[in-house]
Amino acid sequence: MATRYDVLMRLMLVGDTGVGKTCIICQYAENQFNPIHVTTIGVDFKLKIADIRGKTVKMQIWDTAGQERFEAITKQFYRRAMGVVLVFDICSRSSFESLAKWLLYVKEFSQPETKVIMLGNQCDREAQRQVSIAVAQKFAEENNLRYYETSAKDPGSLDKPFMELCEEILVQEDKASGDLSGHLDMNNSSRSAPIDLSQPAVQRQDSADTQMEKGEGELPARRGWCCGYL
Ligand SMILES: Nc1nc2c(ncn2[C@@H]2O[C@H](COP(=O)(O)OP(=O)(O)O)[C@@H](O)[C@H]2O)c(=O)[nH]1
Ligand SMILES: [Mg+2]
Repeated sequence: MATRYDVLMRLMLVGDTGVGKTCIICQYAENQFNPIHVTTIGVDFKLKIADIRGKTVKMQIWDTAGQERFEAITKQFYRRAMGVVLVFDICSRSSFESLAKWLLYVKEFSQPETKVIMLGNQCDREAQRQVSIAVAQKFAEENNLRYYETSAKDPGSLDKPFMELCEEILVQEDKASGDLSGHLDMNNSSRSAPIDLSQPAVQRQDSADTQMEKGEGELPARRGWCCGYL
């Protein structure tokens, strides 16, 4: 039976390859951990439903490839994301150093109101840690980001960051709801601009579009909500 929802949120995970983006999404959305690293091709997504601030929120969580050869594809998704999750591996100094680059992409390609958080993943591997909490937190503070340490093996570590990110987006949308000139008018927003799907490596985004357009599976309980899929 179709699951009704009030709000659809497009969230996007970015970060170097191998930091655990795919595992985080699989664990959060499907309670599964895959110990084998399979390179993500282009962009994939999973869905997760949660009750937040009295609303049924459907998260469409985009999983991006961290490799440079896919950057032209992933860059197309930033402007439609309402929240971006920057991920590094606490056991990889270089993945932490790459965050500056990923943040630059967010600033360059996403909407100014897009909310961003930062995850230090693989915190179950404390013995191999290369980035201290203090160093990570300093970077987060300097860039006005909330910082969380997570393990894709531990579902309990993933709820808080996703819930707080969605809450932040909802609070912003609630504030904007009195201002019709805000990005509530998603039909006129560049977030609703079509993505160039001519790139063959984009996986399943078009099937997501088709699924949503057909209304298969899950339907918005209240049409016209600003976060709805377009
Ligand atoms: N121990 C541990 N391994 C992880 C964690 N997250 C991911 N991995 C492993 O790291 C590798 C890369 O994970 P993956 O999600 O494919 O990385 P992605 O390239 O960022 O999507 C895989 O072998 C995972 O099993 C974690 O939190 N803890
Ligand atoms: Mg991946």
